[in-house]
Amino acid sequence: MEKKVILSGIQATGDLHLGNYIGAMKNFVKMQEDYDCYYMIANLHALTVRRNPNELKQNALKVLATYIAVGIDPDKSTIFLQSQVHEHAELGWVLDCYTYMGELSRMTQYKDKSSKHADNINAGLFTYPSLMAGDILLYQADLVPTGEDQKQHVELTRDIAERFNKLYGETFKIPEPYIPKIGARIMGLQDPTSKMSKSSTLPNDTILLIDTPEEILKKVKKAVTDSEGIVKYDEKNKPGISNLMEIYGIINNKTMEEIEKEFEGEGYGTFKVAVAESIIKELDPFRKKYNELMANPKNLEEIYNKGAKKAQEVASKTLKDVYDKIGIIR
Ligand code: AQP
Repeated sequence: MEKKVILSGIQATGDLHLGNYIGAMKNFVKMQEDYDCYYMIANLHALTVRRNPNELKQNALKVLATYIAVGIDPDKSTIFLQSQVHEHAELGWVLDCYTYMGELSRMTQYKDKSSKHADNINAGLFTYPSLMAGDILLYQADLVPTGEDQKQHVELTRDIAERFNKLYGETFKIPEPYIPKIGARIMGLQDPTSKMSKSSTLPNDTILLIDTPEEILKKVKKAVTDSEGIVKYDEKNKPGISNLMEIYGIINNKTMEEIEKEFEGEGYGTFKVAVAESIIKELDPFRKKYNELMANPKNLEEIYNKGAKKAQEVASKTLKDVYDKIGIIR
């Protein structure tokens, strides 16, 4: 039986954080055993915000090294740079023409990012979801593992694919979002009402995967909680503690009830140290492997070139079918 296909990606916009790991990459690793996986480094998507060119290049390598260091095996999964497979930009443009302004203007990410970057509300920020639809549909993906924040974009991808199939006949597989039940939205440690994010400006808000054990302990100890002093899951009234419980639960495979029992009668101090130690232990093998990979850019180059070749074999077939159907001469 043919394996189901997975496509997902992470933007090349900086050092990755615990939210990216728990919400997305932990599933990427698990799924590579049973699925045909395509994991993209979304460097074209990163252009919606002004970037330093050298940093953008370096960030693409960082995401690649992170993928491998968290456990994605380039011999099992196809890891590639979005920019090396030109079919993404081409299908993205085609799908722009099958996506409505009204749909795009309802996207939460567009609203958030345009308020954060009010001086640069460019058209790419607005049409980002059509390019993302192209990314997914090129590979005829069955599932798209992401955090909660990307669910809306996957739903729009489904709408665009259904619209296209209706007009031209069966062309695209309709993908499903695959979102973890716990950990789909890890919140900032300083502002537990906003998602943990690469671009947070609050100090100690985001745990980076490359943080040292000392930095992790310091950030978790400083995490905003509440004055009740009881380790209890209550997302609405205790967002800080609930967020730390989710992190602890995912890493240690424990339910919220089990965690409440484990820390009954203990203060937040003890709990926070346990959370920090779990994160440190989980990320310990990552740091060493990541540093080794980053020290050998030639090896990374070989991996992404090989991945792009494999990805393009699949992507070019889909684009050919699309062009034939809509009347574009190749
Ligand atoms: N806080 C989060 N909790 C759970 N999952 C998360 N993801 C991102 N933040 C969290 C998931 O990680 C994957 C890659 O995200 P991305 O880099 O493509 O985009 P992003 O959501 O724009 O990441 P950031 O950190 O928020 O970057 P900035 O600050 O640049 O906007 C996705 O699957 C996402 O769901």
